[in-house]
Order: sequence, then C-alpha cells, then structure tokens
Amino acid sequence: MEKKIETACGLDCPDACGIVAEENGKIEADPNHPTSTGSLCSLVNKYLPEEPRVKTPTIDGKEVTLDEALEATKEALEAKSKLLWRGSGNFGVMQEITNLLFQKIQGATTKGTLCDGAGDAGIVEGRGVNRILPIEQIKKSEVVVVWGKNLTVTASHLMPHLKDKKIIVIDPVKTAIAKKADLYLQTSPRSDFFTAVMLARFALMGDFEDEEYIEEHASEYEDYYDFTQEFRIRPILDYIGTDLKEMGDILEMIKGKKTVFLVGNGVQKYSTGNLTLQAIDSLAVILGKIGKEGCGVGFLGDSKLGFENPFKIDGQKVQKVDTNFGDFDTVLIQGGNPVASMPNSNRVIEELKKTKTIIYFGLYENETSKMADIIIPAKNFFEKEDIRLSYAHHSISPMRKIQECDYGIDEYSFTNIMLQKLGFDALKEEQYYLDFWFNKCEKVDRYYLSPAYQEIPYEDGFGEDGDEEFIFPDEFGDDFIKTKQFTRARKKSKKEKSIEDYWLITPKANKALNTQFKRENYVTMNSSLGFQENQEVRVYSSHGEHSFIVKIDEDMRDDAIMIKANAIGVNFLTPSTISDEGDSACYQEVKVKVENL
Ligand SMILES: Nc1nc2c(c(=O)[nH]1)N[C@H]1C(S)=C(S)[C@@H](COP(=O)(O)OP(=O)(O)OC[C@H]3O[C@@H](n4cnc5c(=O)[nH]c(N)nc54)[C@H](O)[C@@H]3O)O[C@H]1N2
Ligand SMILES: Nc1nc2c(c(=O)[nH]1)N[C@H]1C(S)=C(S)[C@@H](COP(=O)(O)OP(=O)(O)OC[C@H]3O[C@@H](n4cnc5c(=O)[nH]c(N)nc54)[C@H](O)[C@@H]3O)O[C@H]1N2
Ligand SMILES: [Mo]
Repeated sequence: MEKKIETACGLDCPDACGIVAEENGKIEADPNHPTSTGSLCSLVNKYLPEEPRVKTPTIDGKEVTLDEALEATKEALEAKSKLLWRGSGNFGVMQEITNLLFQKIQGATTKGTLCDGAGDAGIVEGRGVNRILPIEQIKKSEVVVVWGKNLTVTASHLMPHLKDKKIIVIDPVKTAIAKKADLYLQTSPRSDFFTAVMLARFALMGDFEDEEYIEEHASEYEDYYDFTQEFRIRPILDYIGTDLKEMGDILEMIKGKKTVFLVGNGVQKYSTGNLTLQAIDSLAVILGKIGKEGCGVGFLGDSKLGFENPFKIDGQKVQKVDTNFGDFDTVLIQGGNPVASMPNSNRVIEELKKTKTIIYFGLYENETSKMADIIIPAKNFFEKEDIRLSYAHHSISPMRKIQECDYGIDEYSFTNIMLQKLGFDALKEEQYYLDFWFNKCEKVDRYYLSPAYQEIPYEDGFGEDGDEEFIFPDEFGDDFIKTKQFTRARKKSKKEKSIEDYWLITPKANKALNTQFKRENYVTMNSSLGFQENQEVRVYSSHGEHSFIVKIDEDMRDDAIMIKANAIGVNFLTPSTISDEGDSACYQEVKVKVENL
C-alpha cells in the first residue's frame, strides 16, 4: 500500500481542511478533520490544479534564471526605501518569515487588513478578546442566525452541521442559505448596526433578555437600553426594510433556544463595521446567547491568539488599505494581487507606477505580475512545509510537502538566501520556526490544539482572563449615510424609488479564492433596474469605472447591484477609505451608477 501523507489546505478560507495525500499526489479530504466533512471543495480539487503557474523568473519581461532574479532582487533591496506588501494567498504561518528579512534591512511592512479588521476591532472593544467559536458549539445549537455570511460558498463545510436547525438569515441578497431559511430578512445594505440595536431594544422592552446573565456579565445594559432609545423606530425599520412583526418573529424564534450567530464579512465592509459587530455582540449578550453551551457569536477569529509569533517585528509600518507604494524605491509583493484586490485600483496603479522596482513573488500571472519588474515564482502549499492555523476552528495542522516543484522557491529559502546575499547571518533551520508554533500546542490525534482553545469561550466572563464585563457601544456617528431620515419620517415618492445610486455588494465567488482561479466580469442586478441580461454596461463611482456584463437575478434588491471579488475591474469602483477602527478596507462604502454602453 502506498504511504499517505497528511497535510492541510492553505487557501485563505475559514474551513482550513485536513487533506490526505497519496505519494503520487492524489488528494482527498481527511475524514477525521473537524470541518472537512469527507469532501474537499472544487477550489482545491479542480480549480487550483487547473490554474496555469508562473514558472519562469523574469527581469523586465525577459526570462532569466532564478539566481539572476534573486540577485536582481538583492540589488533592489539595497535601495534606500523598501516595502514588503504581503497578501493572503497562502494562509500558512511561514509566509511571514519574510518579515525577518525586512527587519534586518530596515524595510517597511504594512499594518491593517483588506479583510476583517473593522469587525475584529468591534469584537475586541466589546469582549476584550476575539475568540473563535468552536464548531462543537455550532453543532449543539438549535437556532443559527446567519448574518452577512454566504455560508454555502465561503465556509461550505459548516453546512452539514446546520441540518435540522432553525435558520434565520439576514442578508440583502437572497443567497442559497437564505432560500432554505425559516426566516429571511432581505435587509438594506449597511443597515446591520440598526438591526442589532433595534432587536436589542425590543428584547429589553419585551422581556426577552437574560436578566441573571446580564446582571453578572454586562451590568451596563440599562445605559445601553437608553442608547437604543435614541434611535427612532419607524424610520429606522423602514430604512432596514423590516417591520415590528419580523423583529418580533426573530426574538420569538430565538427565545429559550440555544442560538449561535454566524457573522460574515458582509456586515463590516464599511467604515462603521466595528460598531456593527459590537452591536451584534450586544444583542447576543442581552439575550444571554454567549458563553453558554450551544451559543456564541462566530466571526473571523484571531487564529494566532495564544501563540508567540516568531515573525512579529517592529519598524516602520504603512497602511495596507491605502498603501503609498510611490513612497518606496522597491516594493516586494508576496502572496497577493493588490492591483486587483486592493480597493481603488486607479490609485493603486498610479502609486505603483511611481515605484522604481516592483518584485512579484507569487504563483500566478495576474494584474500585479503584469506591472512587476522582477517576477519570482513561488511554491504552492503542496510543495513546502508549513503550519496551518484557522480563523474559525482550533485544529492546527502540519502542512507537508506532497509534491516536488523544480522551478519555484519557498519563503523560507527565499528569506535565507536574501539574508546571506545581503551580508546577514543565515536563518536557523526551518524546523526551528515550525516547532515554535507546534510547541505551544497540545497534540490531539493527528492534529494539534490551539493554545487559545476554550470549550465554551467567555463562559466565565469577558476580557483576556474572563474576569471582565462586556462593554456596550455608547456612541454612534456616521458620515456616510444621511441620518436625517432617522429623525423625520418620510415617505418614498415614486420618483425617489428610481434612484440611480445603487449600493455595491461585492462578496466572494464560488469558483475563485479572492482573485485566484476563475475570474469573471458580471454585474448582477434585479430586472427592475431596466437593463437586459448579457448587456454590457458601464458601472461607475466617484473613484473610477469599469464595464461589466449584466446578469439578471430577482434575488437582488432594487437598491443594490452585486459584483463579486473575482470580477475583473471591480475595485476600480471601491474607495480606499480606512475603517474608523481596525485599519480595515471598506469595499462597500460606496454608491455606484450603471449606464448603457
Ligand atoms: N469560495 C470562496 N470561499 C472563500 C473566499 C473566496 O474568495 N471564495 N474567500 C475567503 C475569505 S478571504 C474570506 S474573508 C471569507 C469571507 O466570507 P463571507 O464572510 O461569507 O464574506 P462575503 O462573501 O464577502 O459576504 C458575505 C455575505 O454578506 C452579504 N452582504 C453584503 N453586504 C451586506 C450588508 O450590508 N449586510 C448584511 N447583513 N449582509 C451583507 C453578501 O450578500 C454575502 O452573502 O471567505 C473565505 N472563503
Ligand atoms: N471587491 C472586493 N475586493 C476584495 C474583497 C472583496 O470581498 N471584494 N475581499 C478582500 C479580502 S477579504 C481579502 S482577504 C483580499 C485578498 O487579496 P489578496 O491577498 O491579494 O489575495 P488574492 O487576490 O487571492 O491573491 C493571492 C496571490 O497569492 C499568490 N500565492 C498563493 N499562494 C502563494 C504562496 O504560497 N506563496 C507566494 N509567494 N504566493 C502565493 C498567488 O499568486 C495569488 O495571485 O481581497 C480583498 N479584496
Ligand atoms: Mo479575507
């Protein structure tokens, strides 16, 4: 019998599945892994192996040897100012080893995130620390509130665990899970803070609160009740697109039931995303649905909690969201495609044009590799040793080499070679850095358990040590939407309904992992907007424009259009606004117009 090698998926996805590979490279899901329930998704089974790789190093478009490309990289890194911009193309921890190079050469790195920073900041504000909700608690729940998370696409391995549970979905798009839900709220985009505030208010008014629990863990709840009363009910429910009955139905469904809230990135791609997460947490706390069996709020957790990160460095940090690439002579882009994935593509391209040398260290040809002066082919996660943490569960998996690659270079070797070329000491053995992580974990069967694991997070209370109370939001400010409507009820006239400014919804796609794998160029919209299927349209915002092909879908609201994260050109429309808290991108803080071409 052939020997099996156990490894894990490195794609930036919460499931972080366990994989078993035969020596010939054939892979399947590890049946013993807590999330990968017997099957791998098509991204890793089909689209990844089909994707053509960058195999030849180049300098100014000319093919060179890897040594020549590395020598040119060394020279570029001797420039006065240099920046490392890393994406999340591979979620292994060893990606970060390049920090050690930038520490030595006194280069800049980035702070902030394109992903979940706003939500994370709100969670930390309320709970003190962002702990992952263990899958076992999701399994034990009776009601699941899926809030701005496209579960069937972005965390499909959770689906089998939701069987036989009552499902409530809150999402402006009628997603696949919304169609199966027992209760579905097709809310207005960017209204979730208000939804959570209103539900908390009605809960406290209608005796749905868990008094004993909040007295002990969130004693400021009466102040929060006062805060919720600052918001006018009628105009806000209109704005959300709901009514008192629906709000009551939600509370009735949750009452007395073990409930988890699975919250996705959709609710927080806005400048005020922190407040939204804090308000959703506040609702869960008031209902007593946190820190108990079968309960909790699951967002993207902090995968590195409890570890000491050997790759953590100080030094100059610039914002990841609106990076001024032009301030640097040399920019090393590793594991990312910022020209397409960062917001405000016009700005990104202008900035990168000002940079003297762009080095692209990645797997695939894309918008960023096209702008690069030096291209260094990387190895993928099947071709090197690494460790996989997850932002949605506590299994830490070794990622092992299951395939050879004779053209790319891994991040450890890249860093090691560069350090020595530049006259610094070599790195320690690769295993030393891997053990740094493993040594913090307890081994459980073939997996390791994260040091941050707690069976029921926040069971004793909040804060790092569980001895603090929950903190409610006490202020609300918003510069983006006009809050005038919340102080004066108004009726929509027919004319107002035909507004041209649409919300932009830009979620993940099923055949792509961000901009890796299948790309598309669709804009999805309701037929009432007056455009035709397959028609080419120009979509524009105050930041830029791009053309897209129309897809008609009656599951869309009439005040929003959808262009997915893998669509070519989507980020010409998005702003490089940084969230109020958490240094996060705000992809949906924008209104767009659509016109015939
Ligand atoms: N197949 C696939 N899986 C992926 C990825 C991928 O690219 N492809 N990417 C991975 C990554 S990097 C991440 S961060 C996760 C993210 O995964 P998710 O958290 O699911 O995030 P999104 O797909 O961005 O959006 C989720 C949902 O939010 C809804 N939404 C949009 N605006 C609003 C709003 O204002 N309010 C509410 N309530 N809902 C809203 C959208 O309609 C969508 O259904 O997925 C990971 N998994
Ligand atoms: N419009 C819109 N934009 C978005 C989002 C959205 O929902 N809508 N989502 C945002 C989110 S949540 C995220 S996380 C970001 C992601 O944005 P990025 O981090 O830029 O991720 P990708 O676009 O997937 O690019 C990853 C690249 O990493 C390279 N790569 C993969 N594995 C390896 C490896 O092992 N080593 C090296 N050196 N390179 C590797 C591949 O060449 C690939 O092109 O996008 C953000 N952008
Ligand atoms: Mo992400």
